[in-house]
Amino acid sequence: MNIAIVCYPTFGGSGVLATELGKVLAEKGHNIHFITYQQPVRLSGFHANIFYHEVRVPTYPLFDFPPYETALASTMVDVVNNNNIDLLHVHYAIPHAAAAYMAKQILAKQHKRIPVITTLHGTDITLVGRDKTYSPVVTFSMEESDVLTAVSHNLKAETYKNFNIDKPIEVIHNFVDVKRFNKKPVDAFKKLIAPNDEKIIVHASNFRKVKRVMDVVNTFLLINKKIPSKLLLIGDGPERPEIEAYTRGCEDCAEIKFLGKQEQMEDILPIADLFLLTSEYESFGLAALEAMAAEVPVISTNAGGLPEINVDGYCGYMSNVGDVEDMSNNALKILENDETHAKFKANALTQAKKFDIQHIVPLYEAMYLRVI
Ligand code: GMT
Repeated sequence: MNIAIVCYPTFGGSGVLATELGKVLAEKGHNIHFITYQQPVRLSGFHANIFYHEVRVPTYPLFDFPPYETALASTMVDVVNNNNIDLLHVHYAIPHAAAAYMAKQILAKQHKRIPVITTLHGTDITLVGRDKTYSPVVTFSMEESDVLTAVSHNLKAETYKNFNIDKPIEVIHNFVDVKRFNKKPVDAFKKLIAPNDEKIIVHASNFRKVKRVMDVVNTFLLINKKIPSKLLLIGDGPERPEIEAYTRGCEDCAEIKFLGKQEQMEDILPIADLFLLTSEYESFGLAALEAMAAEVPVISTNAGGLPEINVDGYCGYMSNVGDVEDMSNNALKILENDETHAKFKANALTQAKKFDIQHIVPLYEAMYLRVI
């Protein structure tokens, strides 16, 4: 098939998932055309049947807000017309689903039928999309998509709760390439981070309010009181400056390191002993699944779709949002006993395998064939 994928090119989970999906589909022999405003971060290296089409938004003195959606719809039309595209798969509803609707209408006038699949990822529904500034357009473009998918049952329920739509929503869980993340930890790297065998705790996110990164810091400080440990904070975003300033001014925070944005998560995660995800909401929690694939137990909240991937008392624990005491106690239950830790690590891998790329990608392929 010739598939056009529209996504955000940044470190957010929706862009990561869309890029990984495109890469594996290309490996399976499909031609994949990414349409976005920058090369997606996870799209490095040369792939014979992957093509990248940059959306250019010309500026003009009149434009206080350059019309990205118009440029995106026009690029979609161009890519479809010149590459024999069979379908458009857009990730994250805003503004991709609306631009796809526009492209579809333009192509219909040219007697071309192009099916549109919209995958909902989370904040496009739970935070941004339901705002009344966007909601009518999001509702309409969801209804007009040929197929609507959500990355978790929770997100499907949230969509019906927040939008007045009748359209069926198919749940296709996010996936991980277990092979890629399940690497042996590099001892020299581990020694560099934890020279005295301290436990390594990792958090990775886009440092937005919804992630409650301060809870990560506070959970870690409680853990570190009991067992020597290091905290690696990976990623960047609006909350980082405040949190970094706090840790600089706090005596107990010497073991906290900010690594910034990292592309090669598969090289870092294997040295971790525990992953912390303290979000107020996660439609799925792809970062936690990648950690599990690297055999890292997950201490998370029980918000949103997290209970669909984390299993309490098996490969991690879940607590109520904000309950840092409970999260640190749970972390200690795993870390204080080597046998328990080993068991949780093995279980994390077993759990991640349920979401392996091999099981999930065929669901998308089957859906593509159906819609074509
Ligand atoms: O987590 C974010 O804020 C980024 C966001 C995105 O759209 O890029 O992530 C959402 O999509 C991911 C991939 O489907 C999910 O794993 C995340 O849970 C979801 N984030 C939220 O729901 C807050």
